[in-house]
Amino acid sequence: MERILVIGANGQIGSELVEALAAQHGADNVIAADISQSSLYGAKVYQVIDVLNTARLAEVVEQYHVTQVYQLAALLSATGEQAPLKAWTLNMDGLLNILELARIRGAAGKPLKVFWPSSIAAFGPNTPAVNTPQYTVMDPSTIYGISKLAGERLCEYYFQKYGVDVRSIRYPGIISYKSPPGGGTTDYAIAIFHSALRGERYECFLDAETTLPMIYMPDAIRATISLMEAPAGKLSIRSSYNVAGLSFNPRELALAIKQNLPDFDIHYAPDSRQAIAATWPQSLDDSSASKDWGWQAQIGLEQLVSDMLKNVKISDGALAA
Ligand code: AKB
Repeated sequence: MERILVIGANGQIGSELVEALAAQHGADNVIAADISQSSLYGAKVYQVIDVLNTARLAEVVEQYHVTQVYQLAALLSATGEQAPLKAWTLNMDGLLNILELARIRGAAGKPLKVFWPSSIAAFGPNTPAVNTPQYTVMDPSTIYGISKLAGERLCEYYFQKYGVDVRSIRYPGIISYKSPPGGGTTDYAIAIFHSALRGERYECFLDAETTLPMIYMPDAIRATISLMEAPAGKLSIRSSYNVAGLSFNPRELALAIKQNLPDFDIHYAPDSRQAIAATWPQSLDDSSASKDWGWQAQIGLEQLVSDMLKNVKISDGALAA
């Protein structure tokens, strides 16, 4: 029986992952954890954890006999640029603390399987932008991207040197409606739905032709759980897998929304996030993920748009442009 700890459970991915894992393993076997005092999404088991507190981490893992950890606590690309040292400390030490705990527990005969998210932000301006290969130039220019690239190398290192069973995905921008995104460059693709449903004109912080890799949350959750369930012997990559969903730019997304809401209007006012997006891939080659663990995206733009328009709650006012 698996006992699964999700750190960052109140965040965009964590909130949905806890629900999916609870449906699969039973709510009692999924321990949601975050830095705030309570679960924002009604997790049955909840613990307050600051991932930088190693003693607390070890205590909860021991208390619940945890066998898998998803370490999702991080500062994203846009907020990371506002506080680079904080982003570096949280993103790197958070991962290192989990890897060290997995190493120590593994040596004591209590293995801990680890999931850690990397990102398309690990690529940079000299990376081939179209159909970006799994192995290529990686020269990230944000603190977030630098932490993701360094984190990928740490994952590989802990696997090679200590046999830690760590698995990772380079997430594209994730689009979802359950919880607000947390300060990324791809957030426009969520905020746009909130404006559209409020009947407001959307002021987009990226320019119209900025194509980025994106993925709808149900595909992202399926990818994550499939990778964690794949037999270890099938995995040829212990840094992080490219995983593609779909690719589009703001103009194409606005057009797809307009097909459902003909009065929707968009205006472009690129800000500092445009410079970040310009260094990221437009599309990804995810053939290694397909070959190793059968990854195949299922959700395209039309389905994503109609599902978002059905499910986004506009009353919360949680999203700014
Ligand atoms: C961000 O925009 O920072 C994130 C990401 C692509 O990792 N959504």
